[in-house]
Amino acid sequence: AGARRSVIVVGAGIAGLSAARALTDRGHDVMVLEARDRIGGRIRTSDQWPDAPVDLGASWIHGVDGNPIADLARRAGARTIPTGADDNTVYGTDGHRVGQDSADRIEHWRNAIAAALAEAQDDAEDETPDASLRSVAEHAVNWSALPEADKALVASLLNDYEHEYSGSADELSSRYFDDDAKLRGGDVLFPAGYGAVTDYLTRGLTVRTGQVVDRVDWSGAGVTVTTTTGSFAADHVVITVPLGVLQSGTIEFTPGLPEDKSTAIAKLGMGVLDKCYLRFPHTFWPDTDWLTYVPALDKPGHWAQWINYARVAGQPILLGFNAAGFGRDSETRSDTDLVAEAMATLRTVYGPAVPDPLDHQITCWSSDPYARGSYSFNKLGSTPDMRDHLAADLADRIHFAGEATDRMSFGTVHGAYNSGLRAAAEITG
Ligand code: 6YU
Repeated sequence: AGARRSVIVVGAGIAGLSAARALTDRGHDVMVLEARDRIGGRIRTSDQWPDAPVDLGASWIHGVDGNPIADLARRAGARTIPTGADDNTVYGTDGHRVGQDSADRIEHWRNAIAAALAEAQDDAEDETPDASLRSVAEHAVNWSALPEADKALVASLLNDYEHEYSGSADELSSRYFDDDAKLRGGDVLFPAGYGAVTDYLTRGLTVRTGQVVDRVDWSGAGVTVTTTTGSFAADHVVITVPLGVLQSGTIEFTPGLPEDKSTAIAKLGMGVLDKCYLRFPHTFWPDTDWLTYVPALDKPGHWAQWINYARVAGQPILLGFNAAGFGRDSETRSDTDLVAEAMATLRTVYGPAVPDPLDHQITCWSSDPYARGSYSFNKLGSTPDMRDHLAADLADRIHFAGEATDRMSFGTVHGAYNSGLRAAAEITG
């Protein structure tokens, strides 16, 4: 500790920027290499609609109490507004608002599934094998005995889980379902975009964009990082590329990664959550935060969750989500096709007179070569220890950060941010 080190940080997402910020502020010689032509990674504010800067990646600060991102947002002067998951209007498959009776049954099943998941977590102590969210949930609600209409309501509950955790109900581990630590204080959104936070963090850092890293050589004394345009040597490297990029094997490590790290990379899950913003000539939906549609049983996940973005942007915009299997599938289809399908759902609910959207923005996080998914989840067959294996440094020279390395707050901006600070501390001692 104390000596000035040279450090290469791979990736200018929030994890890379937080590591680079901490190391630069402590006087180390830091260079960030970023594949894309922009900073921010999975935080990305679009400038397509100048009067409505919408977020294509992360939206919320999840829990403002004690959240370092809330502190950064304040320092960056970024405006935030509170949102709640409870302010939700739910529509049945027929397009009508669900009645109190259905709402009560949904609540009953939600509680039954939550209790079954809590029980599955306790099983970690014994020898019972882990099971998927779907099998535990279906058992908890006595699925096979349910009438079709009730099955659709339960499927839409599972769909909520898929949206939150981005993995499919068949792949989400029930035992390690909720190992993430939830912060209190409520969630907030950024009306002018999350990008203010990454812009603020980047001030004064050395970032080289357009540098796709394809090789990390740690066979000598230091580390040599090779990109498509050149080679860079340093005492340390901090790798912050997403889990999906590590899984794709596009970065070669010489010597290769140890077995526990390779296993962690292979077994942890990288999920999908895509967004679809539709901009209309005027609003035609009620003024609640969320609008939920219960899809037909044979169309699970289809256009089920919408945010009333007019509340955030002050413009007539809806934000729909596609997660897990449906998200991955939608990335193979054309925008025209997806918008038409979304509109069919919206017209089922709000009537045939609903106008076509003026414009749309649709994300493809899973096919993006520098993301290869939205965020990580605890997949059946993985254990939380694997996140520690993913995070562990190699020979005090190669350090790993990024949301997937944070055992408690994976899948979040603050988890990624904290992982960058952890990697910086490994270097400064
Ligand atoms: C959060 C949220 N959120 C939505 C969506 C996504 C994510 N998250 P990065 O990838 O940022 O950086 C790595 C860099 O490396 C990157 O710049 C690359 O370009 C670069 N790179 C890659 N390969 C390279 C190479 N070879 N060479 C060089 N560079 C290379 N988190 O806190 N709040 O709202 C959301 C959301 C669509 C995609 C999110 C959210 C996750 C975060 O975005 C993510 O963890 C961090 O940004 C990762 O940072 P990083 O630095 O680790 O990686 C009714 C009702 C019910 C309620 N339902 C709720 C449903 C909604 C649930 N959740 C929504 C979550 C959202 C919207």
